[in-house]
Amino acid sequence: MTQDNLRDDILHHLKFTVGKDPGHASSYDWRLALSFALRDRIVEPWFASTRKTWKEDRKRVFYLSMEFLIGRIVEDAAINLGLQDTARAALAELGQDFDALADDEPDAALGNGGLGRLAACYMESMATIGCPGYGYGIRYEHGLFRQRFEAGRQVETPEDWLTQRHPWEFERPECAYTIGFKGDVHEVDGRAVWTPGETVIASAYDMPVVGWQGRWANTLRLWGAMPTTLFDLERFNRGDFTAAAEPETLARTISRVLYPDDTTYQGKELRLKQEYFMASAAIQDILRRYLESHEDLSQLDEHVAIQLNDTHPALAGPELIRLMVDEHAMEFDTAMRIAQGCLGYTNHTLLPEALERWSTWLMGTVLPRHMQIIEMIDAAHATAHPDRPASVAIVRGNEVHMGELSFIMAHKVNGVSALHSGLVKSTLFHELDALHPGRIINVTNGITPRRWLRLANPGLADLISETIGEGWEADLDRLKGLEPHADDAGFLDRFMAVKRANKAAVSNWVSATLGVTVSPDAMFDVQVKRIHEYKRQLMNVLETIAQWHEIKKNPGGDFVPRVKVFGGKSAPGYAVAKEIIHLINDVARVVNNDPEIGDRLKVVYPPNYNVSMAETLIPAADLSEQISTAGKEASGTGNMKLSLNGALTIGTLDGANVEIREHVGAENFFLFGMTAEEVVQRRKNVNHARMAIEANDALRDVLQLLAEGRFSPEQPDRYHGIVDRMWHHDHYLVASDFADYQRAQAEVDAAFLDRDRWARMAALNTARMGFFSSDRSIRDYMRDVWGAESAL
Ligand code: F58
Repeated sequence: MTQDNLRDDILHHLKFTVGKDPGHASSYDWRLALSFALRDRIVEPWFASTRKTWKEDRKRVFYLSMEFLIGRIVEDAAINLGLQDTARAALAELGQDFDALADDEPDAALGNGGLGRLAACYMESMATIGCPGYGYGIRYEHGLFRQRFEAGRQVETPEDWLTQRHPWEFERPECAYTIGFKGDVHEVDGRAVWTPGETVIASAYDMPVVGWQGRWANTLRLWGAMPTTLFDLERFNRGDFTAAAEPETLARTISRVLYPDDTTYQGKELRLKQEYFMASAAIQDILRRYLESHEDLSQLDEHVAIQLNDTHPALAGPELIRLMVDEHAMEFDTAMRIAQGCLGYTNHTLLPEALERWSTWLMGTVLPRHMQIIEMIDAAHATAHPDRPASVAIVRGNEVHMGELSFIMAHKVNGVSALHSGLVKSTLFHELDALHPGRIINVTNGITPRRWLRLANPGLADLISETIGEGWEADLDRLKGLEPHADDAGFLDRFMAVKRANKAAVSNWVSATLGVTVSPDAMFDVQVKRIHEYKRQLMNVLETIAQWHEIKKNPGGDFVPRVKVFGGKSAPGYAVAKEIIHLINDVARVVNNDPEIGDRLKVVYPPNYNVSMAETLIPAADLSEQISTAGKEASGTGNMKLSLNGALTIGTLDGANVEIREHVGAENFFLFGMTAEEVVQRRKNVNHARMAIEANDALRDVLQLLAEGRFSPEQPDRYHGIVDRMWHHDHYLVASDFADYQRAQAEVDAAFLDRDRWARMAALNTARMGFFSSDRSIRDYMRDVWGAESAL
């Protein structure tokens, strides 16, 4: 596709799709025109992919997820189409700057964190590999909230990406399904008939997802909720306009906003409705599609694989059974066997507070027929396993346990890293594993190298291509070819020059947006992720205070200059996480304004961390903080992005850190902390925190400074809660791991001083991260879970 064609198409769309004259077009208009021109070029491969899948009657994969954390789309699409340079040149001819337009795009933030971003990486990898697939999710009008800091405190404001036109979607009003809630179930001629008391319409919006080099494209189908009756005409005629609009308001609430809670589960009715809304629309769509080319549903499992991204879409199981039994007159046992053949379930957490449970009362009220079916599934499982322990029942203690439901309904259950899958087997689903040996497997998470290296770090991507040739983006194991160059001083210089340039760009941005000056020669020490106690941002900030205190005690001393970079949001109702955010901001204020400290220590915490900010910060990182309490972080994926971009990890043996360390080499990884087993043992000692604090002068001093209000002079008792919890309720063992963390940080300093050694270690990280491409993860799923093959 030539530059002239693209330029003409951009102009055409500006005029006829956007309706603007080039002389009066804003950058928003130009971006829309560019998006439409790029989208045009996806449509052909998209149609061709769909046709091929149909013609060859391929097995299709349906990835069900309540979250798709996509980020920006324009540049990603341009890169995968191989049109980035062409677009840049075409726009330049039109007096427009590609990067500025791309930068102006709002993130599609339809997810909270790792789970949602994983779904987005997997969609891109399925398209790259040519795995015939569809993503199903919700078209939230408001994605994850925007974060601001007011006097250091997190303040949330609604996100409103859809107030702008969304040029990547195709609205499909003809593709709509009725979704029922509530009502009651009667028996008619021995068959159950559910008469819902409320209904809404799920209406489809399709986004094409194009893979690397535009060879294949799949569909991400997001559902928007619509009312079945637009408004109540009778009330309208009576002049009661607000009440007349009620049905519409009620229905639209379902796809209005993403739940911003990233770990604690709350049994809210609206959330249950959202989950069923998505699951039902997806299953109805899957069956409609299948029956277009097959006689009946008896062989569904040979042609359809349905993956549950955690338990949030788990009602897809009972819904599938309901439709097969109630609408297609299938025997329950047959329906169960077919559903199991289709379904796979991925677990993303062991944290008990995150495991979904619904009260049987709520489930029975909102979904009366599904409650019956869930009881049938449970009873059938009990009959098939007469000696099953009571603890594996789906319905127990007046609650429906979605983990057990998902496990029992799936033919494969997987964890997301080797360590996590082992723990899923030995703890969470220990008894179910004994009843169903071989069902639990591991699929270690991955990240797409197109977005997380080619797009985010073009300097490094170009250096890699010059060094080992083109094409590594779709065959990331080829990065191994960089290994011999880790002993080549010339290569390492260029590698570090790229890092230096990325850091300089971040310094400029930090200075412009936060008014803090940071030296690009300092070590950029980065912890970016959702704020949670188990991720232990608190340990990092306490260590920061200890470092500040060290410099204060020894102002003439030599210290390796560091910039501590934090990024991340707290769930709005998570008070402890919000205190940690406040503390980081308070520490930043004190440290950054302390003339005695200078460039030796800075703390920056840019607000509203999101996918786009990750793309900026990650390529500039020297050090990656992956410091969760062992056994708590299921995998992590930021850890992979950072290491791939040449940051060294300081980390615990948790989640995928274990495998990252195995791949990059123990000598290129700063390990510290207790293992998952040691954590369990240590907690048995009720005095673990006090003992650790009393044995560590630096930590005691830090807690003393906090208690005195050294970082909150306007409110000296502000951090008494944190100090008290450190001494008495240190559930995540910050105190017990602190000394070893400090020891590892000192090793990091020493390594950073040896520039050549550091450069070599960083380059070897990049060279050895090929395994963590999400293409590998998707191939694992295709082989071990889905039984699907590439159509390319
Ligand atoms: C994350 N989970 C894990 N949940 O914490 C992380 O270790 C893993 O790498 C990632 O999944 C991908 O496997 C996560 O992000 C959520 O955000 C949920 C959103 C909805 C409510 C419950 C948590």
